[in-house]
Amino acid sequence: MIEWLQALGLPIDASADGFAIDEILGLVHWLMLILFIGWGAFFIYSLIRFRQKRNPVADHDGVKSHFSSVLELAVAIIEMVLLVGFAIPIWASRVNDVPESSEAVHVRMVAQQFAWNIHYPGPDGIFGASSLELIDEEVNPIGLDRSSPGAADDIVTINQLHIPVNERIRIDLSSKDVIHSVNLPEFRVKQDAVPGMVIPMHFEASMTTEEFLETLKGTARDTLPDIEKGFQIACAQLCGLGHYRMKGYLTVHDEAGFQDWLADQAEYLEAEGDDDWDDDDW
Ligand SMILES: [Cu+2]
Repeated sequence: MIEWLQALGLPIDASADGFAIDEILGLVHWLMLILFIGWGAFFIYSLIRFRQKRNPVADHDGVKSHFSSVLELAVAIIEMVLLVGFAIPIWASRVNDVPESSEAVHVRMVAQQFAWNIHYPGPDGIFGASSLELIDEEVNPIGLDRSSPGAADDIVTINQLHIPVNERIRIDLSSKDVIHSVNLPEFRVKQDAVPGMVIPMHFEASMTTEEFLETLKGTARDTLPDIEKGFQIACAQLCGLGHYRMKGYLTVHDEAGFQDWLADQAEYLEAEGDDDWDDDDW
């Protein structure tokens, strides 16, 4: 059922739970096809049955059969079953069941016009505090307070999200200015970043960036701009003039690769201090 959706242009599913979303997409498409054929046939029947030649004078009594009401009721019931039986349970299990910090790789993502700031708690697993007063667009876009508990080893990147494969990932999403929306199409994840709110989202990658690029070889998607950089993070909410360039990259490593990347970042932090943000090594 899912292959034909991909043939219609749905991106590869590189996540552990994306198949549930794809199943819903498939069901909705089949239902819409049935509705299209059903109502289309009814429309053509009506054009013939009520043509002017056969009905020169308007009939003020109208239709007496209740067939169309029954049909509409049936469609409404099918839609309710889809919503209550499928969409809401998937929402409840997939979206609301947010993993704790201890069960997931926990990252904070702060959207702004026009970039994604990504904040890792570092080896101690504690996010340092951040404050509005400390925000400096050049060197400290999230206003991280390096003197607060747990902050010294925190890693902050711009437009670069790195995660391990086959592990739950939890992202706490917020925004500094307007409403943005983080879109990870290959993971079937999309979430608005709303100023004043911290919204948790979670997923699990089932494919590394390397495997993803391997799968794309020879397909039409392989020719997309910047595709060699791997999974892209797109802003899915028109957020201002620079919306089009609010693009980030998501790199999925194997476990060892992820640990190496963390070690590199820690080393970089040690060597450069936090005056030089790691936004130029990509
Ligand atoms: Cu945006």
